[in-house]
Amino acid sequence: NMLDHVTGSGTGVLGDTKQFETTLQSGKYVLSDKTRGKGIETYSANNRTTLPGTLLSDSDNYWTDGAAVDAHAYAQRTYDYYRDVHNRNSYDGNGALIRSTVHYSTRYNNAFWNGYQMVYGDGDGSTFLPLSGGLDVVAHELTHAVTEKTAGLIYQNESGALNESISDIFGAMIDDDDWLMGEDIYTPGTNGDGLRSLEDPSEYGDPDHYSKRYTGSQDNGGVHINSGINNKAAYLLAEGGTHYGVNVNGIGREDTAKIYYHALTHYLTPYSNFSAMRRAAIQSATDLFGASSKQVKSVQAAYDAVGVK
Ligand code: ASN
Ligand code: ZN
Ligand code: CA
Repeated sequence: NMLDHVTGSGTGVLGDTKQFETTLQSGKYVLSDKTRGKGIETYSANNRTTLPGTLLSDSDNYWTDGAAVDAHAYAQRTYDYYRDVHNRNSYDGNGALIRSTVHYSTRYNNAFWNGYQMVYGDGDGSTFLPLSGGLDVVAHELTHAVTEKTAGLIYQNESGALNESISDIFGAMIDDDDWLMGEDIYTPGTNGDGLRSLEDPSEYGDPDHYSKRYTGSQDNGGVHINSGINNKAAYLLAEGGTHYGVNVNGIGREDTAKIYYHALTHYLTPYSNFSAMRRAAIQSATDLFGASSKQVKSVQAAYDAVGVK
């Protein structure tokens, strides 16, 4: 029932104070939000690898485990984004329980969606801080669940790169003050860097044009590499610019997000490649804004600019 819902507060990975929903259950507070869909729950693996681990609890509802606070608060923010902007109730569209586990393994420098839940390492403290401290990271991981339940893009080669790119695009839409991924939790000793850039993928060695795509077998056929091609197209669509001599008029983040969400949920399929992504985005812009809209023209120009026909 809703009567045991309580607003908790605490400090995140970066020391910032925030509020989030918790539940009072048998005399203690638990990191369980029963106000969104079928719930949002946050667990600790206590530096082991058994999942989901133990549901986090606290005696006074002031939470000092930064990794847990951020995993919980940022899952709530991502849920709210999909609900408020795309009218989607959780990752399956039917209120699915969103479960996260923090403190996975020891000094673990990654985060992932395992098909059932999100999982976050603490990082080693120099390469990474606890990974849930990045809103874009949390949004990226939860978007893998949305993709799995919708287009089902297979996680290798071009469909896998599109799967990764969709996660980066919505990561950047939800954590919307830059076009970098992971900047808040990556290399705490270095300012201004991140894991990937949608604005300029080449800054991190990733391709910004189809002619530069990786065709080897590492990284499931370059899923975190070739994502740069579609990331650059999405960036150009939102912000505009001239790339390899092709000019794109930016249409803004909002319309860009609408187009990619519509493409993901109506047109992309498990084996979609980059060319199918272009067609899906053009058809989505047509559905949403009309065949002769500026949005359709910009989608065409953005994919021309990255060499995808
Ligand atoms: N953090 C990575 C990702 O979400 C984990 C993975 O390789 N799947 O893409
Ligand atoms: Zn990913
Ligand atoms: Ca970011």
